[in-house]
Parts: sequence; structure tokens; C-alpha cells
Amino acid sequence: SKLHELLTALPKVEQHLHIEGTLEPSLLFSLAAKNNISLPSNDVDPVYQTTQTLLARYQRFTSLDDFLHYYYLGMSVLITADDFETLAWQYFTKAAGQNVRHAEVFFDPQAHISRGVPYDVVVEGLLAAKKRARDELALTVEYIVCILRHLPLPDSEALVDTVLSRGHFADGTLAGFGMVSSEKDFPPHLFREIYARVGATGTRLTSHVGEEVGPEFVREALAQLNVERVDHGLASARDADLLKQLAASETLLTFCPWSNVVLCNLPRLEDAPVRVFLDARVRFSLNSDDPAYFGAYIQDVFCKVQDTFDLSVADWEWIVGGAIEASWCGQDRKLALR
Ligand code: ES4
Ligand code: ZN
Repeated sequence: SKLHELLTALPKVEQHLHIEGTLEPSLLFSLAAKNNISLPSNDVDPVYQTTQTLLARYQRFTSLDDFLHYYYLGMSVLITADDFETLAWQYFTKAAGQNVRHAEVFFDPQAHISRGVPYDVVVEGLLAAKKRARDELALTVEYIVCILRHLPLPDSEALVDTVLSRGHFADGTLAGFGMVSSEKDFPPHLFREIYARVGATGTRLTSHVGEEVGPEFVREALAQLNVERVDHGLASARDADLLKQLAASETLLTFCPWSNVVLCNLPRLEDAPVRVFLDARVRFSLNSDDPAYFGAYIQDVFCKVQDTFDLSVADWEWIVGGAIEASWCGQDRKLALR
């Protein structure tokens, strides 16, 4: 349809994207071979490896934790700075091809440090790809470092120590701090101190919350962690007072409706609260989350949402305009994105 062409041409910002979730099967298997990493049942044929998504390989995930198992397994092939650069560069070229002009990208150092890959190696590769993206693709990139909720808190504290010792919040190498992984057994209040410590550096704060748990976790993250945005925030739709609070404070939800369907947090895309957020004037962006695993990059997510909700041009302008406004880039860049 006409709107699909408009959505393709539309300059986009991506605000909820895990770089480790962009690992395509072709790169997964080539890095596994290069680095001598044996994967469980690494015996798929080469055509399958290069043409299918990881979603097809793992069929359909049954939950967040089911997905995370494969996600952590997949990233075990990433060893050198070059590997991280290649991973990020492949994503940036794909994103630029879909008219993404600015990407705010999560990464999970603890998932690499725990395998013996140092923080500095990960960051070296990611920064090299970021520089190439700006120079060769006119794509601006910001990185958001994430702690893993399911690991012992001292592990996350040690990561924050490392980031602070490098000065990576103070010097803008990292634009923000977030929290990911399993949600159910890890209420936000457990992370109050670490968020206060990071927040004191002046860096931006966000957290995955309201993905598999209810609106009470979104409330708790806002009240106790001082987050300025909310990643997912799906469950906010079930709480009218919370919606009012989010709208009044212009808090951005980095919404990933297709991810929510694939991980069974929504029965169908039709059940995504797109209209609820629009009607409540809650700011939200539409994002891909882990596109190699979920089988949909941002363009596909936009088109799926359009096919399902038949939004107007004004709706899209409001969604994308709000996303740009809430972007974690400088004012100059924001003006250029509009
Ligand atoms: C994630 Cl979808 C999702 N939720 C929580 N943590 C994550 N890490 C990567 N993808
Ligand atoms: Zn996510």
C-alpha cells in the first residue's frame, strides 16, 4: 500500500535493539568455525544457515527465558574485537538500508566477561563499528550498557566499577545504562543502589520492565530507579493511572510489539496496545529488540503494525516525532533527524 512506501522511506530511529540479538545464522556459524566454538547440533546445512532466521532454527520461543537460553548460547561465538565490529557493522548496514538514521544500541558486557572476553575488547569492536557507521552510512549510534538481572548483584557492581574506571559515562562513550534479562524474579527495587550510583554520573537511565511482569514493576522502576524511559512497558496498558503518569511526564516506552508476540507476552499482534498508547497520548517508539531471533527488523515491525492497525499518517508522525524528541542524542542531531 501507499503507507508501506511512506514507512520504508521514513527516516527512522531505533531505540530498543540488542546488538547480540542481531547475530544472523550465517555469522553465527562462520564465527563458530573461525573461533572453534562447538554449538549444540551445529550440523545444519549451509543453505539453511544463510537463508533462515534464528527464529526458524529454534521454531517458536515459549517465553522470555526460553529465548534467553538460545540468545546467550548464540553469542558464545563472539570472541575478538573484530567479531564485535563485524556483528555491529552487519546490523548498521542493514539498518541504514531501512532508513534508520540513529540507533541506540544495548549491549551485555557481563555475558561476554563471564566467558573470558574482556569489557575493553567488546567496547573496542563496538566503537570501531560506530565510527564506520557515522563515516560511511551517516548513521549515528549511541551505546547503552546493560546489566544482567539474573546474575549476582556483585557481578553487575563489578561491571559498573569497570565502566566508571574507564570514564565511559563521563566522556560520553556510553550514552546510557539499562537492565535486561529475566524479569519475573527480579523486582526493580533490588537494583536501587546501583542505579543511584550510575545516575550520580549524570548518564541516562532506562530498564526493561513490564515485559513479562505487570504495571507494578513499571511503577517501581520509575519511582525507585529514576529511569527516564521504559524498555517494553507493555504491561503499562493495563493501568489507566500509570498511562496518565507516563503521558504527563512524556516518558518514552521503547515498545517492541513483535518481540512481545514471539516471546508469548502477547497472544497476537492484534492484542498489542498500540491504540491504547495512542489514545492515552503515551509516547512510544516501535522497535525490533532481537531481530535475528524474532525474524523482523524495524521495517518489518513498522509494516506489521501498519497491516494490523491501519494507522494514519498523523499517527505515524506522532509516533516517530516523539521517538526523535526522546532520542538520546544532542539537540543538533535531533533537528537533523526531523
Ligand atoms: C531481551 Cl526481549 C528481552 N528481554 C529482556 N532481556 C533481553 N535481552 C535481550 N533481549
Ligand atoms: Zn530488549
